[in-house]
Amino acid sequence: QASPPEEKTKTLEKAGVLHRTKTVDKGRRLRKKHWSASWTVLEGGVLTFFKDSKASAAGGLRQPPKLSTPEYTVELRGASLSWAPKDKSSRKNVLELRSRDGSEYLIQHDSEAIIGTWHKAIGEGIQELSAD
Ligand code: I3P
Repeated sequence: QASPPEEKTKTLEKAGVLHRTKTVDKGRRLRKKHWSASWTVLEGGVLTFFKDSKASAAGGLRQPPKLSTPEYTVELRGASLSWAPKDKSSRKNVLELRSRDGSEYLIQHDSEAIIGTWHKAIGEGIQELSAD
C-alpha cells in the first residue's frame, strides 16, 4: 500500500556533524560568533541543529549521540542558501542559510565533499518547498 503523500517529506534526508554558528536572530545581528560542532539533521523540510556535543563531534556518522534538545530549528520553506562571502568568515567551505523569519546561520565543514552534499540536500529541500 502506498503511503500518503505527506509521509514523503517526513523521511530522514540527511544527518551528520557540522560546524555552525548563528549570526542574525530575526533581523538582529548577533555580536559574536560562537562556532560549534553539532549533530545536524535535515528532515521534512526542517534543518535541526542539536546542542554542541563533544561526543557528536568525535562519534561522527557512525555513532550518533544521544539526541539532546534541538538548539535551533530552521524551516526551509522560504529560506535561501548561498556560499558565504569571504568577509563573513575566515573559514573555508562556509554556507550561509537565511530563514524566512530573518535569521542567518553559517554552516561549515573542512571537507569540500561533505559540505557539497549538504549544499545539495538543503538546496533541494528549499526548492521542493517553494514549488508547492
Ligand atoms: C571570533 C572567532 C571566530 C571568528 C571571528 C572572531 O573571535 O575567532 O571563529 O570567525 O571572526 O571574531 P572570538 O573567539 O574572540 O569571538 P571565523 O572563524 O568565522 O572567521 P570575525 O570577527 O571576522 O567574525
